[in-house]
Amino acid sequence: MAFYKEQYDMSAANDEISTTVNSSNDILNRHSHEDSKAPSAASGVQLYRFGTVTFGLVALVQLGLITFLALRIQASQKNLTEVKEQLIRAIYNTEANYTNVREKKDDLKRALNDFSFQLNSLTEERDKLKIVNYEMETRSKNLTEERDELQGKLNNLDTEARSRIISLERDKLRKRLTTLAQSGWTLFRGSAYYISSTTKTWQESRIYCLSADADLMIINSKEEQDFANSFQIYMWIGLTDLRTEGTWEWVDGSPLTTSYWGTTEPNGKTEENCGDIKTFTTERSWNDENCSHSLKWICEMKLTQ
Ligand code: MAN
Ligand code: CA
Repeated sequence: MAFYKEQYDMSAANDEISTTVNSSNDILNRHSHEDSKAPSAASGVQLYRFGTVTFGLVALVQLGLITFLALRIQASQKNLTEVKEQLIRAIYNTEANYTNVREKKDDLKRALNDFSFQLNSLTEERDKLKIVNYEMETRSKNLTEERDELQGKLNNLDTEARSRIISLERDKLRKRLTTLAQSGWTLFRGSAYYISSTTKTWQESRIYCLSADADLMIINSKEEQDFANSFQIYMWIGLTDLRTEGTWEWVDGSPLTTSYWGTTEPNGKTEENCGDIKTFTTERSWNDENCSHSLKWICEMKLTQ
């Protein structure tokens, strides 16, 4: 725009010049026309002077115009240079912007590529996980079924085991009742007692009691001691130091707390390791005896816990 304006300004200036020159020529023409009527010598000098002055004026005007035009051209050139520089800067900026945009485009392309790659990987991973998930679900379902089946079997086993235990307990109770129904068994304070009519060693006597779901008698109280003495029979009871010499204990493994040893008993040391009731006329009726000795015995079956 500035450039066109400049051109316009310059053509206007040229018009101005040509107008000025034309008017000067007109004046010259007019004068030469007028002079042709004056006397020849004087008017020749005058004409010469006038011509010189006119020429000088015209020259001055032209010089002014040339200067003016030169200045305008200079200004235009300066303007043009500025415009050129602006254009160069604009081009440079555009190029820089273009480079920038291209770099950004490349960056975006790379990012897009990376993203596509990642998307592919993730898709693959997702598909694999879907398969794994499906397998896991199937396995879980199978395991649940298996567990339920086993639980069912276990429940059945539980029921079977329980019923077997109940049967065993019933059989045991029946056997006990059969035993107790036999002659020779006496009830006393929660237990049933049996006194043999024959004699055996301490071990054999014990085996007899065990086979009747009983054991050799254990004496835990003065009442029981008095009860045992009341039979007035020389007989084995469930007392022994076979496990540890000198440490007397009952056949159920409980230690001896209250004892009713006869005077000077126990005196058999390693020779007499089994206990019996011997001096039953006195409260302190116990004696240690050789276990191989053959004696009657007394069994006790506990009927309460
Ligand atoms: C026998 C055995 C012994 C007991 C004495 C008591 O020898 O019964 O165990 O100590 O008699 O005099
Ligand atoms: Ca003794």
